[in-house]
Amino acid sequence: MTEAARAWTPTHGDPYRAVPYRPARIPAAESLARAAELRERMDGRRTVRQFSTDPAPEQVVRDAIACAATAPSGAHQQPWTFVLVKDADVRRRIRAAAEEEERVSYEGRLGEEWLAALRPLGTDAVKPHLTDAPHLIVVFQQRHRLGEDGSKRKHYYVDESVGIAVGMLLSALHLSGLAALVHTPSPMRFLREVLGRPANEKAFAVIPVGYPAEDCEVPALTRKSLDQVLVEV
Ligand code: IYR
Repeated sequence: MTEAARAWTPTHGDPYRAVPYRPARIPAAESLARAAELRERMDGRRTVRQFSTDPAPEQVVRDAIACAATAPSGAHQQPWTFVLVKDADVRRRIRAAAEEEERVSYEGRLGEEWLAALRPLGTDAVKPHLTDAPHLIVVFQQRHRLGEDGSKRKHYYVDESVGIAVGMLLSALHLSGLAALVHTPSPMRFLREVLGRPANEKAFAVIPVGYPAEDCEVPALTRKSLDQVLVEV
C-alpha cells in the first residue's frame, strides 16, 4: 500500500475514493495446507485464568494490537481504543474495583440461572490474573466521536466492530504464542475513570496477556463439532 493510501482515512461526508487492490493469489493447495494448519493451531487456544508472572515481550502485544486494529468496522470508523496498562498501581486499582463488582455479582446479582451457567467454568470473584499477567489491555469502544467543530458524530455497528477487533486480537496473541483472557467485569464504568478515558469511550473488555502459569488448569470443555455449527444450504 502506498503511503498516500495508508494516510487517507475518510471523515464524515468525504467522497468515495478508490485504490487498486490486487493481492497475490495463493495456489489452492497452499491455501488448503494453510487453512488446515490454522484450524489446528486455533483449536489449541484456551482461555487462561492462571498466568505466570514471567515477562512476555511487549512488542508482541503491540503487534497483536496493530493486527486487531486492522479489523473491518462500521463505515470504517475504527471505533476502538486499546489501553495497555503498565502502571502497577493502576493495575492494582483495576483489580480491586473489578473484584469488588464481581463479589456483588457472584453473591447474587448475576441470578441463579447465570451462576449455574458459569459453574462448569469454575470462575469466582477473585481475579489474580489482573495483576499477575505481565500485560493488561483494556479495550474501549467509542460510541461516537467529536467532529472538528466539537459536534457529536455517531459511530455505527460499534459492538460488532469492536467484537471483531477483539477476536482478531485474541487470534494474533495466540498465534504469537501468548495466552489471554477476555474479562468483562460488570459494571465496567470504573475503568473509564481509573484510566482517565473521555466520555465517548465505554469499556468493552479487560484482557490480561502472558504465559499460562506452570500449574495452569483450564476447565475440561470441548468445542462443538463443525457439523454442529455449520449449516450448508
Ligand atoms: N464477569 C464475571 C462473570 C463471568 C461471566 C461470563 I458470561 C463468563 O463467561 C465468565 C465469567 C467474571 O469475570 O467472573
